[in-house]
Amino acid sequence: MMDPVSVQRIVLREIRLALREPFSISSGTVTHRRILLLELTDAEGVTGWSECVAGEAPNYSPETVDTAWLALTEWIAPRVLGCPLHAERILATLEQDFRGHRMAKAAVEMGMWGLAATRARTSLARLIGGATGRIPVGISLGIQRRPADLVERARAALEQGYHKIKLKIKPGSDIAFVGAVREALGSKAPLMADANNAYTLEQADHLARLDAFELLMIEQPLAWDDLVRHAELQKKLRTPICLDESITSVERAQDMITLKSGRIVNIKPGRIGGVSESRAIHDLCGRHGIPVWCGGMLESGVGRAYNVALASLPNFTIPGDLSPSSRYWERDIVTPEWTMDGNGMMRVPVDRPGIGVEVDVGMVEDLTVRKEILAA
Ligand code: OSB
Ligand code: MG
Repeated sequence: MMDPVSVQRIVLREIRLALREPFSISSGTVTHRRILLLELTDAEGVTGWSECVAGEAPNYSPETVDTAWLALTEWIAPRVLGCPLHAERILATLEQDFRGHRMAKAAVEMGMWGLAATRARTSLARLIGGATGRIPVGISLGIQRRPADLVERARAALEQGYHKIKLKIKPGSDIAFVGAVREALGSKAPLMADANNAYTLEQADHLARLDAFELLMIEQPLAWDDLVRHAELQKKLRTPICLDESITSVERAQDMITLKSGRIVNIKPGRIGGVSESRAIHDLCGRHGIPVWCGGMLESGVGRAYNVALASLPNFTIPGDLSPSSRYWERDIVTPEWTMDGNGMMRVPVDRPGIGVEVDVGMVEDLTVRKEILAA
Protein backbone atom coordinates (compact mmCIF):
# COMPACT_ATOMS: atom_id res chain seq x y z
CA MET A 1 0.00 0.00 0.00
CA MET A 2 1.28 3.45 -0.90
CA ASP A 3 1.55 6.20 1.69
CA PRO A 4 -1.02 8.97 1.46
CA VAL A 5 0.38 12.11 -0.12
CA SER A 6 -0.34 15.63 1.01
CA VAL A 7 -0.10 18.04 -1.91
CA GLN A 8 0.88 21.50 -0.72
CA ARG A 9 1.00 23.34 -4.01
CA ILE A 10 -0.39 23.06 -7.52
CA VAL A 11 1.02 25.27 -10.24
CA LEU A 12 -1.41 25.59 -13.14
CA ARG A 13 0.03 26.65 -16.45
CA GLU A 14 -1.53 27.03 -19.85
CA ILE A 15 0.90 26.64 -22.72
CA ARG A 16 0.38 27.00 -26.46
CA LEU A 17 2.00 24.42 -28.67
CA ALA A 18 1.71 24.40 -32.47
CA LEU A 19 0.88 21.09 -34.11
CA ARG A 20 3.18 20.20 -37.03
CA GLU A 21 0.07 19.94 -39.17
CA PRO A 22 -3.59 20.76 -38.57
CA PHE A 23 -5.70 17.89 -37.20
CA SER A 24 -9.31 17.66 -38.37
CA ILE A 25 -12.07 15.57 -36.88
CA SER A 26 -15.75 15.70 -37.88
CA SER A 27 -16.48 18.46 -35.35
CA GLY A 28 -13.54 20.79 -35.95
CA THR A 29 -9.89 21.46 -36.78
CA VAL A 30 -7.01 22.17 -34.40
CA THR A 31 -3.81 23.91 -35.49
CA HIS A 32 -2.47 24.82 -32.04
CA ARG A 33 -3.07 23.02 -28.77
CA ARG A 34 -3.83 25.04 -25.69
CA ILE A 35 -2.51 22.66 -23.04
CA LEU A 36 -3.20 22.85 -19.34
CA LEU A 37 -0.26 21.55 -17.29
CA LEU A 38 -0.25 20.82 -13.57
CA GLU A 39 2.80 20.69 -11.33
CA LEU A 40 1.98 19.16 -7.96
CA THR A 41 4.37 19.48 -5.02
CA ASP A 42 4.09 17.53 -1.77
CA ALA A 43 5.24 18.44 1.75
CA GLU A 44 8.74 17.03 1.11
CA GLY A 45 9.15 18.99 -2.11
CA VAL A 46 8.64 16.04 -4.47
CA THR A 47 6.89 17.11 -7.67
CA GLY A 48 4.61 15.43 -10.17
CA TRP A 49 3.55 16.77 -13.57
CA SER A 50 0.30 16.04 -15.34
CA GLU A 51 -1.84 17.35 -18.18
CA CYS A 52 -5.53 18.08 -18.62
CA VAL A 53 -6.85 16.77 -21.95
CA ALA A 54 -9.68 19.30 -22.34
CA GLY A 55 -9.68 21.09 -25.67
CA GLU A 56 -10.18 24.71 -26.58
CA ALA A 57 -13.79 24.20 -27.68
CA PRO A 58 -16.53 21.91 -26.30
CA ASN A 59 -16.70 19.86 -29.53
CA TYR A 60 -15.45 16.58 -28.03
CA SER A 61 -16.80 16.83 -24.49
CA PRO A 62 -18.55 19.65 -22.62
CA GLU A 63 -15.26 20.49 -20.88
CA THR A 64 -12.78 23.03 -22.23
CA VAL A 65 -9.43 24.42 -21.12
CA ASP A 66 -11.29 27.31 -19.50
CA THR A 67 -13.91 25.25 -17.67
CA ALA A 68 -11.14 22.97 -16.42
CA TRP A 69 -9.17 25.96 -15.18
CA LEU A 70 -12.23 27.16 -13.27
CA ALA A 71 -13.03 23.72 -11.85
CA LEU A 72 -9.44 23.23 -10.75
CA THR A 73 -9.04 26.58 -9.04
CA GLU A 74 -12.52 26.82 -7.49
CA TRP A 75 -13.38 23.27 -6.46
CA ILE A 76 -10.74 20.64 -7.09
CA ALA A 77 -7.60 22.22 -5.64
CA PRO A 78 -9.33 23.31 -2.41
CA ARG A 79 -10.44 19.71 -1.86
CA VAL A 80 -7.03 18.13 -2.27
CA LEU A 81 -4.52 20.74 -1.09
CA GLY A 82 -3.12 19.95 2.33
CA CYS A 83 -5.12 16.71 2.69
CA PRO A 84 -3.30 13.36 2.97
CA LEU A 85 -4.79 11.29 0.13
CA HIS A 86 -4.08 8.01 -1.66
CA ALA A 87 -3.99 8.31 -5.43
CA GLU A 88 -6.55 5.48 -5.57
CA ARG A 89 -9.00 7.55 -3.54
CA ILE A 90 -8.72 10.92 -5.29
CA LEU A 91 -11.55 10.45 -7.77
CA ALA A 92 -13.95 9.25 -5.06
CA THR A 93 -13.03 12.32 -3.01
CA LEU A 94 -13.64 14.58 -5.98
CA GLU A 95 -16.90 12.90 -6.98
CA GLN A 96 -18.57 13.60 -3.62
CA ASP A 97 -21.38 16.08 -4.42
CA PHE A 98 -19.40 17.31 -7.42
CA ARG A 99 -20.79 16.45 -10.84
CA GLY A 100 -18.87 16.18 -14.05
CA HIS A 101 -15.57 17.92 -14.82
CA ARG A 102 -13.90 14.54 -15.16
CA MET A 103 -11.09 15.89 -17.33
CA ALA A 104 -10.17 18.45 -14.69
CA LYS A 105 -10.44 15.83 -11.95
CA ALA A 106 -8.36 13.37 -13.96
CA ALA A 107 -5.52 15.88 -14.28
CA VAL A 108 -5.06 15.98 -10.50
CA GLU A 109 -5.64 12.25 -10.09
CA MET A 110 -2.98 11.42 -12.65
CA GLY A 111 -0.53 13.93 -11.17
CA MET A 112 -0.97 12.16 -7.82
CA TRP A 113 -0.04 8.84 -9.44
CA GLY A 114 3.04 10.34 -11.09
CA LEU A 115 4.05 11.89 -7.79
CA ALA A 116 3.43 8.60 -5.95
CA ALA A 117 5.65 6.75 -8.44
CA THR A 118 8.48 9.23 -7.95
CA ARG A 119 8.13 8.94 -4.18
CA ALA A 120 8.17 5.14 -4.38
CA ARG A 121 11.24 5.30 -6.70
CA THR A 122 9.43 3.11 -9.19
CA SER A 123 8.04 3.67 -12.65
CA LEU A 124 4.46 4.77 -13.06
CA ALA A 125 3.88 1.72 -15.28
CA ARG A 126 5.09 -0.68 -12.55
CA LEU A 127 3.16 1.14 -9.85
CA ILE A 128 -0.15 0.75 -11.69
CA GLY A 129 0.46 -2.88 -12.65
CA GLY A 130 1.88 -2.55 -16.14
CA ALA A 131 2.84 -5.88 -17.59
CA THR A 132 4.91 -5.20 -20.66
CA GLY A 133 8.00 -3.18 -21.57
CA ARG A 134 7.05 -2.45 -25.16
CA ILE A 135 3.73 -1.46 -26.65
CA PRO A 136 2.52 -1.44 -30.27
CA VAL A 137 1.68 2.01 -31.62
CA GLY A 138 -1.27 3.18 -33.72
CA ILE A 139 -1.83 6.47 -35.54
CA SER A 140 -4.93 8.62 -35.92
CA LEU A 141 -5.12 10.40 -39.27
CA GLY A 142 -7.25 13.53 -39.53
CA ILE A 143 -9.81 14.16 -42.26
CA GLN A 144 -8.12 15.11 -45.55
CA ARG A 145 -9.35 17.09 -48.52
CA ARG A 146 -9.16 14.24 -51.02
CA PRO A 147 -9.01 10.44 -50.76
CA ALA A 148 -5.57 10.52 -52.43
CA ASP A 149 -4.19 12.67 -49.59
CA LEU A 150 -5.45 10.19 -47.03
CA VAL A 151 -4.03 7.25 -49.00
CA GLU A 152 -0.63 8.93 -49.08
CA ARG A 153 -0.62 9.45 -45.30
CA ALA A 154 -1.94 5.97 -44.54
CA ARG A 155 0.68 4.38 -46.76
CA ALA A 156 3.45 6.36 -45.07
CA ALA A 157 2.10 5.28 -41.65
CA LEU A 158 2.13 1.62 -42.65
CA GLU A 159 5.71 1.96 -43.91
CA GLN A 160 6.76 3.57 -40.63
CA GLY A 161 5.56 0.46 -38.83
CA TYR A 162 2.32 1.64 -37.22
CA HIS A 163 0.21 -1.30 -36.04
CA LYS A 164 -3.16 0.36 -36.45
CA ILE A 165 -4.28 3.19 -38.71
CA LYS A 166 -7.33 5.16 -37.68
CA LEU A 167 -9.07 7.24 -40.33
CA LYS A 168 -11.23 10.12 -39.19
CA ILE A 169 -14.49 10.25 -41.11
CA LYS A 170 -17.60 12.39 -41.50
CA PRO A 171 -20.51 12.41 -43.98
CA GLY A 172 -19.04 13.27 -47.36
CA SER A 173 -15.57 12.12 -46.29
CA ASP A 174 -16.22 8.50 -45.52
CA ILE A 175 -17.00 5.70 -48.00
CA ALA A 176 -14.78 6.94 -50.82
CA PHE A 177 -11.93 7.81 -48.42
CA VAL A 178 -11.92 4.55 -46.47
CA GLY A 179 -12.46 2.56 -49.66
CA ALA A 180 -9.50 4.23 -51.36
CA VAL A 181 -7.21 3.44 -48.41
CA ARG A 182 -8.35 -0.18 -48.23
CA GLU A 183 -7.83 -0.60 -51.95
CA ALA A 184 -4.36 0.98 -51.88
CA LEU A 185 -3.08 -0.77 -48.73
CA GLY A 186 -4.61 -4.20 -49.26
CA SER A 187 -6.81 -6.49 -47.22
CA LYS A 188 -4.29 -7.04 -44.40
CA ALA A 189 -3.75 -3.39 -43.40
CA PRO A 190 -5.09 -2.81 -39.85
CA LEU A 191 -7.59 -0.02 -40.54
CA MET A 192 -10.36 1.51 -38.47
CA ALA A 193 -12.55 4.62 -38.66
CA ASP A 194 -13.53 7.25 -36.08
CA ALA A 195 -16.59 9.45 -36.70
CA ASN A 196 -16.62 11.54 -33.51
CA ASN A 197 -20.46 11.61 -33.42
CA ALA A 198 -20.98 12.70 -37.03
CA TYR A 199 -23.91 10.36 -37.78
CA THR A 200 -27.41 9.55 -36.60
CA LEU A 201 -29.14 6.19 -36.34
CA GLU A 202 -31.11 7.10 -39.48
CA GLN A 203 -27.83 6.74 -41.38
CA ALA A 204 -27.39 3.09 -40.33
CA ASP A 205 -27.65 1.81 -43.92
CA HIS A 206 -25.03 4.28 -45.04
CA LEU A 207 -22.70 3.24 -42.20
CA ALA A 208 -23.26 -0.43 -43.04
CA ARG A 209 -21.53 0.24 -46.36
CA LEU A 210 -18.31 0.47 -44.32
CA ASP A 211 -18.69 -3.25 -43.48
CA ALA A 212 -17.29 -4.01 -46.94
CA PHE A 213 -13.90 -2.60 -45.90
CA GLU A 214 -13.32 -5.08 -43.05
CA LEU A 215 -12.40 -2.42 -40.53
CA LEU A 216 -11.14 -3.46 -37.07
CA MET A 217 -13.88 -1.23 -35.66
CA ILE A 218 -15.80 2.00 -36.11
CA GLU A 219 -15.36 4.41 -33.23
CA GLN A 220 -18.19 6.52 -31.80
CA PRO A 221 -20.39 6.98 -34.90
CA LEU A 222 -23.34 8.43 -32.92
CA ALA A 223 -23.87 11.10 -30.28
CA TRP A 224 -21.20 11.73 -27.65
CA ASP A 225 -23.40 10.65 -24.73
CA ASP A 226 -25.41 7.92 -26.44
CA LEU A 227 -25.57 4.23 -25.55
CA VAL A 228 -29.07 3.14 -26.60
CA ARG A 229 -28.82 4.10 -30.28
CA HIS A 230 -25.33 2.64 -30.54
CA ALA A 231 -26.87 -0.67 -29.41
CA GLU A 232 -29.46 -0.40 -32.19
CA LEU A 233 -26.76 0.46 -34.69
CA GLN A 234 -24.49 -2.39 -33.59
CA LYS A 235 -27.27 -4.85 -34.49
CA LYS A 236 -27.16 -3.52 -38.04
CA LEU A 237 -23.37 -3.48 -38.48
CA ARG A 238 -20.95 -6.36 -38.88
CA THR A 239 -18.09 -4.04 -37.96
CA PRO A 240 -17.58 -3.82 -34.18
CA ILE A 241 -18.47 -0.48 -32.63
CA CYS A 242 -15.86 1.00 -30.28
CA LEU A 243 -17.01 3.67 -27.84
CA ASP A 244 -14.87 6.66 -26.92
CA GLU A 245 -16.85 9.80 -25.93
CA SER A 246 -19.71 7.78 -24.38
CA ILE A 247 -17.51 6.01 -21.82
CA THR A 248 -16.96 8.54 -19.06
CA SER A 249 -16.94 6.14 -16.09
CA VAL A 250 -16.86 2.47 -15.14
CA GLU A 251 -20.66 2.61 -14.84
CA ARG A 252 -20.99 3.75 -18.46
CA ALA A 253 -18.71 0.87 -19.50
CA GLN A 254 -20.96 -1.49 -17.55
CA ASP A 255 -24.00 0.01 -19.35
CA MET A 256 -22.30 -0.50 -22.70
CA ILE A 257 -21.77 -4.17 -21.90
CA THR A 258 -25.34 -4.64 -20.61
CA LEU A 259 -26.91 -2.85 -23.58
CA LYS A 260 -24.44 -4.26 -26.15
CA SER A 261 -23.78 -0.72 -27.40
CA GLY A 262 -20.27 -1.65 -28.48
CA ARG A 263 -17.73 -4.45 -28.47
CA ILE A 264 -14.51 -2.51 -27.82
CA VAL A 265 -13.62 0.41 -25.52
CA ASN A 266 -11.23 3.28 -26.17
CA ILE A 267 -9.90 4.21 -22.73
CA LYS A 268 -8.47 7.70 -22.30
CA PRO A 269 -7.51 8.25 -18.67
CA GLY A 270 -7.77 12.00 -19.12
CA ARG A 271 -11.44 11.70 -20.16
CA ILE A 272 -12.44 9.09 -17.62
CA GLY A 273 -11.23 10.58 -14.34
CA GLY A 274 -7.72 9.19 -14.27
CA VAL A 275 -5.73 6.04 -13.75
CA SER A 276 -7.90 4.27 -11.15
CA GLU A 277 -11.15 4.57 -13.11
CA SER A 278 -9.32 3.54 -16.30
CA ARG A 279 -7.96 0.48 -14.55
CA ALA A 280 -11.44 -0.38 -13.28
CA ILE A 281 -12.78 -0.23 -16.85
CA HIS A 282 -9.80 -2.26 -18.05
CA ASP A 283 -10.53 -4.94 -15.42
CA LEU A 284 -14.28 -4.95 -16.06
CA CYS A 285 -13.79 -5.30 -19.82
CA GLY A 286 -11.20 -8.02 -19.25
CA ARG A 287 -13.75 -10.04 -17.29
CA HIS A 288 -16.28 -9.66 -20.13
CA GLY A 289 -13.94 -10.44 -23.01
CA ILE A 290 -14.07 -6.86 -24.29
CA PRO A 291 -10.73 -5.66 -25.68
CA VAL A 292 -9.59 -2.17 -24.78
CA TRP A 293 -7.01 0.23 -26.20
CA CYS A 294 -5.64 3.56 -25.13
CA GLY A 295 -6.80 6.59 -27.08
CA GLY A 296 -5.11 9.96 -27.29
CA MET A 297 -6.08 13.64 -27.15
CA LEU A 298 -3.05 15.10 -28.96
CA GLU A 299 -1.24 15.20 -25.62
CA SER A 300 2.17 16.68 -25.00
CA GLY A 301 4.86 14.34 -23.72
CA VAL A 302 3.50 14.78 -20.19
CA GLY A 303 0.01 13.42 -20.82
CA ARG A 304 1.48 10.80 -23.14
CA ALA A 305 3.49 9.35 -20.23
CA TYR A 306 0.27 8.39 -18.45
CA ASN A 307 -1.24 6.88 -21.60
CA VAL A 308 1.88 4.82 -22.26
CA ALA A 309 2.00 3.52 -18.69
CA LEU A 310 -1.69 2.60 -18.81
CA ALA A 311 -1.37 0.91 -22.20
CA SER A 312 1.16 -1.51 -20.69
CA LEU A 313 -1.63 -3.23 -18.74
CA PRO A 314 -2.52 -6.73 -19.98
CA ASN A 315 -6.02 -6.20 -21.48
CA PHE A 316 -4.75 -3.37 -23.72
CA THR A 317 -4.65 -5.88 -26.56
CA ILE A 318 -5.22 -3.39 -29.40
CA PRO A 319 -2.57 -0.78 -30.37
CA GLY A 320 -3.28 2.67 -28.92
CA ASP A 321 -3.28 6.17 -30.44
CA LEU A 322 0.13 6.75 -28.88
CA SER A 323 2.20 8.20 -31.67
CA PRO A 324 5.72 9.44 -30.93
CA SER A 325 6.36 13.11 -30.07
CA SER A 326 7.60 13.91 -33.58
CA ARG A 327 4.22 13.10 -35.12
CA TYR A 328 2.68 16.05 -33.29
CA TRP A 329 5.38 18.56 -32.36
CA GLU A 330 8.45 20.24 -33.76
CA ARG A 331 9.82 19.78 -30.27
CA ASP A 332 8.09 18.15 -27.30
CA ILE A 333 8.26 19.56 -23.76
CA VAL A 334 9.86 16.40 -22.32
CA THR A 335 13.27 14.71 -22.43
CA PRO A 336 13.68 12.18 -23.82
CA GLU A 337 10.93 12.62 -26.37
CA TRP A 338 8.59 9.68 -27.00
CA THR A 339 9.86 7.59 -29.90
CA MET A 340 8.75 4.60 -31.95
CA ASP A 341 11.12 2.02 -33.42
CA GLY A 342 11.05 0.72 -37.00
CA ASN A 343 8.69 -2.05 -35.95
CA GLY A 344 6.10 0.40 -34.63
CA MET A 345 6.86 -0.28 -30.97
CA MET A 346 7.25 2.20 -28.12
CA ARG A 347 9.31 1.46 -25.03
CA VAL A 348 7.56 1.80 -21.69
CA PRO A 349 10.09 3.46 -19.36
CA VAL A 350 9.83 0.81 -16.62
CA ASP A 351 13.43 1.41 -15.54
CA ARG A 352 12.93 5.10 -14.71
CA PRO A 353 11.15 6.41 -11.61
CA GLY A 354 7.99 8.48 -11.95
CA ILE A 355 6.51 9.19 -15.37
CA GLY A 356 9.80 8.31 -17.06
CA VAL A 357 10.49 11.63 -18.79
CA GLU A 358 11.79 14.98 -17.54
CA VAL A 359 9.76 18.10 -18.18
CA ASP A 360 11.77 20.85 -19.86
CA VAL A 361 10.66 23.52 -17.40
CA GLY A 362 12.49 26.32 -19.22
CA MET A 363 10.69 25.51 -22.43
CA VAL A 364 7.38 25.26 -20.58
CA GLU A 365 7.93 28.67 -18.99
CA ASP A 366 8.68 30.17 -22.43
CA LEU A 367 5.44 28.71 -23.80
CA THR A 368 3.30 29.72 -20.82
CA VAL A 369 0.48 32.16 -21.51
CA ARG A 370 -1.28 31.87 -18.13
CA LYS A 371 -0.10 30.72 -14.71
CA GLU A 372 -1.63 30.44 -11.28
CA ILE A 373 -0.18 29.06 -8.06
CA LEU A 374 -2.61 27.32 -5.73
CA ALA A 375 -1.37 26.59 -2.23
CA ALA A 376 -2.69 24.86 0.89
O1 OSB B 1 -11.63 10.92 -30.98
O2 OSB B 1 -9.84 9.91 -30.50
C1 OSB B 1 -10.44 10.96 -30.76
C2 OSB B 1 -7.95 13.85 -30.96
C3 OSB B 1 -8.69 14.86 -30.40
C4 OSB B 1 -9.99 14.61 -30.02
C5 OSB B 1 -10.53 13.34 -30.17
C6 OSB B 1 -9.78 12.31 -30.71
C7 OSB B 1 -8.47 12.58 -31.14
C8 OSB B 1 -7.62 11.60 -31.78
C9 OSB B 1 -6.13 11.85 -31.67
O3 OSB B 1 -8.02 10.68 -32.44
C10 OSB B 1 -5.36 10.67 -31.23
C11 OSB B 1 -3.94 11.06 -30.86
O4 OSB B 1 -3.74 11.71 -29.81
O5 OSB B 1 -3.05 10.73 -31.62
MG1 MG C 1 -12.33 8.96 -30.82
